[in-house]
Amino acid sequence: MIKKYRIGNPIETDSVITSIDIENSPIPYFETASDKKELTFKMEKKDRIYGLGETVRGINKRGFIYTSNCSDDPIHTEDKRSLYAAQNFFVLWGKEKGFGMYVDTPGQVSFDIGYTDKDTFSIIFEDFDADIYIIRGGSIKDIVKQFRGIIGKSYVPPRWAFGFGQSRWSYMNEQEVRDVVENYDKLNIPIDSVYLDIDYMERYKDFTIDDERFPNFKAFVKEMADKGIHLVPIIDAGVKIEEGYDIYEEGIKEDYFCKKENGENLVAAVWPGKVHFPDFLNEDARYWFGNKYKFLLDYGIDGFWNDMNEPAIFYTEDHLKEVFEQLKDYEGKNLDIRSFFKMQDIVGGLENNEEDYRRFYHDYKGKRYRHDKVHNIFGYNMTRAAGEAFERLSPDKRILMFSRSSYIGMHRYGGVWCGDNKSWWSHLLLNIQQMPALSMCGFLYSGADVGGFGADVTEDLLMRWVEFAIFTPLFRNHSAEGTRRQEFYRFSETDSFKNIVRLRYSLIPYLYSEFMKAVNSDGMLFTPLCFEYPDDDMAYEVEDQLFVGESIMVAPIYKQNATGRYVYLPEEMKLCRFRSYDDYDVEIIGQGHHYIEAELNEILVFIRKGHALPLAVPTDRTEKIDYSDLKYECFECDEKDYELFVDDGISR
Ligand code: MIG
Repeated sequence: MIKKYRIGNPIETDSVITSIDIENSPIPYFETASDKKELTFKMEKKDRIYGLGETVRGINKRGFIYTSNCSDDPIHTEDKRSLYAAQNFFVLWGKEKGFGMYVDTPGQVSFDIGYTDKDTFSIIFEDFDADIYIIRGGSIKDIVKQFRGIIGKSYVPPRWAFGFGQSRWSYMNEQEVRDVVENYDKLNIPIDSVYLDIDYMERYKDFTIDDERFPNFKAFVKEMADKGIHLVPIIDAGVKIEEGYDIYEEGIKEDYFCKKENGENLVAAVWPGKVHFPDFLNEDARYWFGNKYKFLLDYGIDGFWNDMNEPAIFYTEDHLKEVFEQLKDYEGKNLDIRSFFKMQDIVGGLENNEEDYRRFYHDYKGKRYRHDKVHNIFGYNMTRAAGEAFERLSPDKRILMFSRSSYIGMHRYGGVWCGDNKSWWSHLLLNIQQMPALSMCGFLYSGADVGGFGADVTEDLLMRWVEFAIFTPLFRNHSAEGTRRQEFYRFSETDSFKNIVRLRYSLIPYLYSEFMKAVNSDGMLFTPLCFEYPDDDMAYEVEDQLFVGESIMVAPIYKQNATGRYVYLPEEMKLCRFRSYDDYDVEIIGQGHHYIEAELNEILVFIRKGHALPLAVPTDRTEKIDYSDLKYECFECDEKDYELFVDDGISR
């Protein structure tokens, strides 16, 4: 049962697509003090809070404050309140009460879940305007399902997007890309896609190709396609200001860029130097920008990733002027500790400055809004522009799309990747813990940069990471320019990497099937233990094991030098300790706590009672998977008990 309440005069986000009447009664559970823009709730000892999508910290969000304020912040340490996403849905589940809540507001909102006061949950609004949905149900899963029922079905990528993708910010030309594919093929490590980061563009201009690095792009796309490889280019939110550049000129002519208060186009800077931001909130601008993807579709491209759409801003022209002005005061001075830090702040504050988000406006649904009021739906609408365009431009064929910034509603148009993580063991755990919250909010096609984006990876971290990532729909090894290169073929145990990635391809029929079932039934792909075993107190304590689909539980190893780990089983299960598709041992493990060994190349998969896991013969490309030759690992059932979802993997 879902009820809708309204606070103030909220700005419509188009995230909920079912129309629900607004209640006249006050919002249940929460109290409001008349002088505060807050809703508060007294938590009981056993109240747990799940959801909020892509945020820092564990699966139970209690014990910290999270702010929905889409941010380009590459340091995802546990003190960070905001990452790239704003996904304001959570479920509070306790002994007495249990309900779901969706706070629909495109502006800033904080979820103080026992941060200011250990037992108080406060939702703190910058503007006290929001649509609030309260969802009651018999279980956490039931609440999630009802919520998903009002926000529309999740985005479905082509099936090849379940294959492995290799990425790196700094593949500088076609030869480098060719080499990547050759190296993978030589070692029989499967691969379906190579990502093109900003260097494929001509001076970082969207919808251009650098013709020195990629002299015959059409032929190159075809050469790769003939090998079964999809190239997936990046698209950035900022449009370079440059006379003669068609996107720039059209945007100016049609007035599609975001404006300052005085009516001039905002000048910000990102990769290409000075840019304008298309006003993705404006329907016409969205239509126009969406059509631009055709430039690449016409080359045979069938997948994209949308970056920098929080939007990230290196500086705005106006702010930069102010900073140069302010710096004059420091020139020739003997800087002491205070004045030095102050000066550093002035310069350091250039990037992603909150003030800059108050310098420009949107034309949204016939009204003008200052950016900060609608900040959290900017990236969503960029991806919506693409998603809506793909329906027109590619009506028969699915196109891969995922975005860095997101808001609920965007899950209908694309998936997400979790941005610029690091090659840290703690970020492997973060990846594990983010997945269920993303599932709850409808972002089923998602994953993190495998191996870590920033910092230098080590072989053992990369291997452990891959051992988890073979279960995430988006399975992409990506890293930053300047860091250690981390393609699997650069390490010593390439046989283990090969076996693990090939196991992924064996799992694709299952993963795709479970993914599609989650889409069609508004279900989750990654589920915490307590969602499945709500009466088992211990299940609530487990934050590093997940159910993936209906049949299996994974217990990834995310600690350096570990050769095993403690695992909690809510009931008896069948352990498969995989080294490869045909090399694994099997053991029945009883309910309770166990220390389970797993060498560096071993993966722990537990099959639930009465469930089966289909496995395909490994191949090097997703499209070569032979669905007629599946074997089943079953625990107290047989293969007929598993309902395999099969389709052509490409039509809409
Ligand atoms: O500020 O395009 O998150 O995946 O490699 C860096 C370069 C801009 C950020 C993305 C990352 C990508 C990088 N981009």
